[in-house]
Amino acid sequence: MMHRSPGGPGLLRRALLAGTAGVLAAAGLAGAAGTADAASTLGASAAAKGRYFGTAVAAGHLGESAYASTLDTEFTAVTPENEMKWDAVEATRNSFNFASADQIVAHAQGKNMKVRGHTLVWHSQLPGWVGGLSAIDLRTAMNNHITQVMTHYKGKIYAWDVVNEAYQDGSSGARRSSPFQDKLGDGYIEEAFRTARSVDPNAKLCYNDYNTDGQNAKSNAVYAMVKDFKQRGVPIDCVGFQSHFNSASPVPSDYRANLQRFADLGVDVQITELDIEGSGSAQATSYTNVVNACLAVTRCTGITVWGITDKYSWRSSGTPLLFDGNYGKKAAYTAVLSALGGSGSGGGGGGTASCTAAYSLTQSWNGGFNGQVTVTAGSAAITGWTVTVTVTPPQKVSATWNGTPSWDSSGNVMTMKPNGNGNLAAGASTSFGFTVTSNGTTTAPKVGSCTAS
Ligand code: 9MR
Repeated sequence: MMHRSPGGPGLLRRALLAGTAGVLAAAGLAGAAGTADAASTLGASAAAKGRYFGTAVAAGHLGESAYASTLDTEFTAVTPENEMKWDAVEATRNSFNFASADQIVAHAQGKNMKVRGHTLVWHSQLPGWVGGLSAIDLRTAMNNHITQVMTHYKGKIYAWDVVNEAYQDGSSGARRSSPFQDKLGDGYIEEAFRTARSVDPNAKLCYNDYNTDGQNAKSNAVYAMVKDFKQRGVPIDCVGFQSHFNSASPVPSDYRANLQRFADLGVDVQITELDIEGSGSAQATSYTNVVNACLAVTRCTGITVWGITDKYSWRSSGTPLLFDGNYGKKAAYTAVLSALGGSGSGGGGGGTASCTAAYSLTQSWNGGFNGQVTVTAGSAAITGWTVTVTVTPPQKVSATWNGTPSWDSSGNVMTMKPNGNGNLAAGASTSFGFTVTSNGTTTAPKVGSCTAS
């Protein structure tokens, strides 16, 4: 058989089974969607996919009516942005102040939102007294901090970031220097997780970090730690991928694959602090790619953006969030909603269906090459696309992926249509690929124009 199609009865059956599971998951979660309207909000659309859609919240803004109403309408989970950090709750040793964090938790509980606890053990926002302790004392203080904070919120927290950002950036894969690392050594992370499990056995226990979103030295080091924990029975349930992106640190091309390899270790994965600097369709496309990556990984249980409105973002000038400073829905909002399968009117959409197709050579060898075509929707969301690829005889297309091909009688013109990747938000992209057997000719294939529906 010359043309290998990725379809077939096995795939169809798997798709049907997955569809059934999705419906069951949606039914189970419907009650948790707060005041969100069916599928016209981020939270409701995510719930229909069996996932939560959360945001970082600052207690100080809850009194602003547009802030609170956007939170309550769109989101099904919250993470206190700063209020549960060590310096906020235990500025003085063994004197705990939960007032601001309690405000957020009470608000969330009133709306049936999940709460992610952030964070118990972190080198930053750590009061000075912690760094001054001896090793023995520090160990006691760390375990006491975990115990007191988790006891206060027992039963109210869906998942805790037990340890945050314990690894260095760059190629070393080494642990980051901190009072915990420097005085207690590598074992402090394991100890923190064991203590956490003993305090609230029903909370999911996560390790959370940034620059671990793609496969690199840092994420490899975290991966090795999680694998070791799972093998030795150290309690860990989830890994958080912060996902702070900008032009210097874009959404990695292996984002989904990286989430999947962690999930394959037997932990949930969550996107915990998502924000993407930029604007317009470029920003919308990046957001779409992040949502699609999570949806493609069964154990990706939810997405949290790091704030509601650009005006309160920690990177405000980079306008990295889904709502502008006036709580207007950005193109990125529409893209996320559409990627989640929702529908609703918002900014950034409109126009008629259109798309573009761009070819690139991804690999070549003696005797053949792999090509990739990236399909990008225009200013409106599309539900399907068609692209032709013409090869030069005696070349033959010997394999394809991420598309459904058909051929003309000569076998030289391949018409590619989607294979589950036809729904694209405005400005969003997908790609399909193919292998060409050269038969002595290395001419690049000709890609025709893209037709959208
Ligand atoms: O958004 C938080 C900002 O308000 C604080 O000033 C800052 C202090 O470190 O922390 C920000 O949140 C961080 C999160 O807790 C951990 N990952 C990186 C986030 C952005 O800096």
